[in-house]
Amino acid sequence: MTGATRTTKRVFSGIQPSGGLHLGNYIGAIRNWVEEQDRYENIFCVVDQHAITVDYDPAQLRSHTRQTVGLYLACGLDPERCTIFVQSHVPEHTELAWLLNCVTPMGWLERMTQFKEKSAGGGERVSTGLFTYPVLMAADILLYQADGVPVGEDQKQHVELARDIAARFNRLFGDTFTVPEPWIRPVGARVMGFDDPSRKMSKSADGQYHSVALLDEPDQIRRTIMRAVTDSERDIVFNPERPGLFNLLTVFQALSGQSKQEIETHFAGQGYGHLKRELADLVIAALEPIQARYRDITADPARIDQLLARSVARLRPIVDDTMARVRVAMGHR
Ligand code: ATP
Ligand code: LTN
Repeated sequence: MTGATRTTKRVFSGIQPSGGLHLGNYIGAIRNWVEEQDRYENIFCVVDQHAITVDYDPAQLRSHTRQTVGLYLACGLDPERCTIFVQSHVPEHTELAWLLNCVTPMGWLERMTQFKEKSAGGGERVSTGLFTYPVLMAADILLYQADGVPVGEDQKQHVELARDIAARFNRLFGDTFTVPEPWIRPVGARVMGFDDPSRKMSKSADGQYHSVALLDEPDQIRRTIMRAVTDSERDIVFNPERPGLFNLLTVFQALSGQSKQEIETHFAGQGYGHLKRELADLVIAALEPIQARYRDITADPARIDQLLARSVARLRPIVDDTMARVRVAMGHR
């Protein structure tokens, strides 16, 4: 069944287990999935095959994959309302990626800004997988005939590419895929590094004070936020031209739910130290229940294994239906 004939929209999104999840992943992605889980049919993936496109350690990948599943649950995704699974447990993702590789012009991939950034200066360490990464991502989305893909700003170009690939496939081989849309929230779609507000907060960036990880201890969270790079001005206002301050205020806005106006009034006449202390308290309070649930969930490792096995079984009919149609459309059956 494609999107045109469904009454409830289907959502698909994913996160790479390339390190510990951080506040950007939470505010830009997971929190929005949790808030809207009642409205849609939800499929959330831990994309472990995307995480091997750059240098990595297999033992760490294994442990980050489980940690990411645990954090999805701890952040509030409910396995009754969401299907949570690991990409490599469904081999059709890579099968479909190959087929889509053959309908994707190379020029489309050469334009991807994430590839340009991640490959710069990498020489022979730049794998072919890093180049075709967006095609695997398109396969993830199109395999499930997703209507909406809730992501942070940095993934907009990749979701648009998935749209273009779906449309091209449908034109060449007949109507097969739902053409998906990126869903990006106006606030918090691009959280910046606390140590350098010109860089997106990222799992793979170095620097002790770059990000706040969801599992960081309160002391570490406070240290990172207190050291956050700002500027030498004084007044506390939302001004994108003061990126360090703007980032702190954006995180405050996302976690407090207050309006820009309320926040500016609240901090009127106060200094950066005061803002940072209140922000640290807010972040610690937001993460505390997540960390407590995470400890609880991971106390029983079998629970995650059972959930993952059940998810694969639940997804099977959708996967089989899409792949049967693709194989016929492309002439393999
Ligand atoms: P890596 O550093 O390994 O590339 P990442 O930290 O950029 O990882 P992803 O796994 O690529 O994280 O992203 C998962 C989700 O989180 C995506 O929807 C992405 O748009 C969102 N996201 C990632 N970083 C941020 C950020 N700094 N601000 C807002 N959203 C973000
Ligand atoms: N490329 C994404 C992760 C990702 C994804 C997806 C997101 C892989 N497949 C499908 C949404 C839908 C990233 O955040 N780096």
